[in-house]
Amino acid sequence: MKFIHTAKPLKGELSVPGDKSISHRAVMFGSLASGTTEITHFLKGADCLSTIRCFRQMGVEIEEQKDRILVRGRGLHGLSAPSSVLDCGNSGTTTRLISGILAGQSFSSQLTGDASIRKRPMGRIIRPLRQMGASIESLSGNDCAPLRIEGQPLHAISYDSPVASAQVKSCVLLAGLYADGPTSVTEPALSRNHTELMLSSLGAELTCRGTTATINPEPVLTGTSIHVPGDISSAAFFLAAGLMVPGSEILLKNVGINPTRDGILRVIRAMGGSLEILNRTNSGGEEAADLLVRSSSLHGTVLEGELIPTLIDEIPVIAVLAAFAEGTTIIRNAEELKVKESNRLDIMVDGLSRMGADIEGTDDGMIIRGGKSLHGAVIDSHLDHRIAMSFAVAALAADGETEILDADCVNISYPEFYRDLKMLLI
Ligand code: SPQ
Repeated sequence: MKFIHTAKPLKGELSVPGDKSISHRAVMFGSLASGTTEITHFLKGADCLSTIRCFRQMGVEIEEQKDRILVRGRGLHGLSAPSSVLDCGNSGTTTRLISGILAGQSFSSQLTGDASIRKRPMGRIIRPLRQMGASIESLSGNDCAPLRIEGQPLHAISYDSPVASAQVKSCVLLAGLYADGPTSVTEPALSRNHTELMLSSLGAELTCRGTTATINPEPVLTGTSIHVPGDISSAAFFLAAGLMVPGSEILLKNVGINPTRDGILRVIRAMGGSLEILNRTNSGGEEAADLLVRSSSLHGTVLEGELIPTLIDEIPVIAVLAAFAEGTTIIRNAEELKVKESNRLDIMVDGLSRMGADIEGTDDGMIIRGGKSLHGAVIDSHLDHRIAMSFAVAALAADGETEILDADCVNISYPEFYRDLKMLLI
């Protein structure tokens, strides 16, 4: 548990940890490449460590040094059968992406994870993988993990995904590496494209047109150096804190601003927040920049449609910003939040109501009538890292003390979160 109080202004500079989505993919794709992949600014959070453990279990040598990770790739067909069940921990990304890879191997495997993972929907990957001829089964018969996968030769498909999900898209594209022709995935709106960018930079033949990505099978992937930018989903908590706590000014260094992930920046501007984007760079197709925020008076906005996949993990902290803004914020088309590490819609509505906000849940989002003064409360994180950090930020601008239960779950994506927060408060 953690106690957080009303904050003095937050001031200073911060480098947030490496991007979680990119860190996972660097280990996975580096394992399938030939030669060594060197990863710098890798996120050593629990989720990415689960990915490392799974690939080690399949014979990949992965060296963790102080400032870098070295993945000695084994090539597309070089993985070996794991001697025991692969444990994906709390990580949806590990579970869904690895399933696409395992479907095309010449061995059988089983995957599982923690209580949250064993409730998250896997039917969304089971269905397209079966269309490709994969043998994949939910062992509890509820379309959730544990999963058993008997690897075999796969057929190419053109898949129309019903959800804008980078995990579904990536799973199918990875299975497509082992298919008998080009495999396509079309999404209703574009989700994060780190898989497409990184596989291309390792040598895969991949084309992207609109919301369709197509991959050719059996590429020769070659190991490379990958510098992981700071995670915009982690930066989001400090962007919000800097905007909300009067007198604050925070410079966040080298944050990934890939246009498929930068929705929060657009929302901050739409809410009237002071945000400067400085020193833009590009590495392996991934854009990054320094972000400077100053405390601002914010007003309500509308989040919906194609914007939603570009900020899906930031919606909890955007709800916090909306509670402190003047006027009404409406969030629509965000039903995916119900099937994350927790039901993030219900939990944000419940927690912000406890703190005194005027907030109402809807079928696919929420309506927040901002501008009420919030007070401290006891908040159950439900072991969801983004919930714990969102309420830690809300607590900074609320009156009195907030107690966050199971606050250590931030280890999933941001082990040093409370240390970094403390540093900016001094
Ligand atoms: O990996 P996991 O547990 O699914 O993590 C989350 C998060 O908040 O950290 C979601 F709960 O991020 C997902 C994100 O929501 C990471 C991700 C990826 O790396 O491909 C894609 C998004 O999920 P989805 O279902 O929209 O593809």
